[in-house]
Amino acid sequence: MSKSHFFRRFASGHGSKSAGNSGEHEASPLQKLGWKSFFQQQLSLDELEKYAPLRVTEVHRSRLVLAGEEGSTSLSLTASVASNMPTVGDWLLVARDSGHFVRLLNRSSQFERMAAGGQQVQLIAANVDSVFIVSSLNDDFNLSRIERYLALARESGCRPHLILSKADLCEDHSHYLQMLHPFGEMPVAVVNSLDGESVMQLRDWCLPGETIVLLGSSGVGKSTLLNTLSGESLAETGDTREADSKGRHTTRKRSLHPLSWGALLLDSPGMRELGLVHVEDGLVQTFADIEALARECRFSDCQHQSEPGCTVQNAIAEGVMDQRRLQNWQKLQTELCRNGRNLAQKRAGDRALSQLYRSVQNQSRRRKYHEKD
Ligand SMILES: Nc1nc2c(ncn2[C@@H]2O[C@H](COP(=O)(O)OP(=O)(O)OP(=O)(O)O)[C@@H](O)[C@H]2O)c(=O)[nH]1
Ligand SMILES: [Mg+2]
Ligand SMILES: [Zn+2]
Repeated sequence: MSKSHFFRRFASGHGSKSAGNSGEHEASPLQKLGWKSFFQQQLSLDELEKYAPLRVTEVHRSRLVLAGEEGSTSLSLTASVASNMPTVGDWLLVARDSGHFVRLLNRSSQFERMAAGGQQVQLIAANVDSVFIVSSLNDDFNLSRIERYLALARESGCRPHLILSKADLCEDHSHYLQMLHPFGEMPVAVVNSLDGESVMQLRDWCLPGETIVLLGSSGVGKSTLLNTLSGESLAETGDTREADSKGRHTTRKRSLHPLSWGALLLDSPGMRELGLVHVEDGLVQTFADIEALARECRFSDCQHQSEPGCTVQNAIAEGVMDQRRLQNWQKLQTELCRNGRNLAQKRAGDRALSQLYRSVQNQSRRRKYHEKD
């Protein structure tokens, strides 16, 4: 993003239609980037004068793209910057005079997943307020995947919203909407992401200063939604395969886009695999109905299979609970345990390796000392 483009985008916010906030003060450029008192409180007055807060909008192999009051800039990913593991959405401080990195600010929320290979945690985004889980009304629609995204969103304390896209290509929306009853009060919108009028219904969920992450499989229309909501061609979009409606992984990198009225949309590549890690609370919240039933089972260690007095199985038999939902709950629990265990083993292995390394170094130092004698 060039500096002039950044300013043009902000300038276009002045006098543009607001998302129902008329009468409120115009947000400052920093507030339009998501700056809140939570971050401001982490700086002394002296630091506020000396350092500029900048938000990470893209992470590349050797540099970060940042946005701040003065526009857009980039920062080399030196060892000291990289050791903080900055991710898209992070706020960091840079000295106003030298441009040197000072520190990364504490995050209000963070999203992470188990990286492919199951040995490492990968940060997806930081300082997110709200999540748009995008699913198209076709073969991509998958309740178990929505539950997986929900666990992630709920763990980080973000507000989840479900966006059902490609409504223009679907003859019967109600068939899909009926399947959403386990999600209770979650806000749901049915949209044609190519149509500006249709996506206007999402403006009320894109509050000024709030950061929204778009999650969903490849081809569901995350980048299309970003383009239509912003009214600009900010992201490349791609075809989907006719046979199975799957996308072609058009978006390759996560990127944060400030919209003219002050909300920020974080576009992300459709992930093949969203391995869950550290989302125990999010899972409990996502499956609160089963958790409540399970507490009433006759045996406290009930596996909810064929045990007598199993209230979960009774609910399935009565048609008020879905067998699929039970299976997904159990699958995600197993996945969380396995990933947690793998990480703990890897950490223990790393610790043992560094202990071994230190003891070899000490022995060699002692040997050299005695040789001098
Ligand atoms: N008819 C219709 N087409 C849509 C809609 N939303 C997206 N598309 C089309 O679906 C295709 C994929 O859209 P993208 O926005 O690239 O999908 P994406 O989710 O960003 O995909 P990745 O970047 O690969 O993760 C494009 O051809 C879009 O024009 C919609 O609501 N209706
Ligand atoms: Mg995309
Ligand atoms: Zn049971």
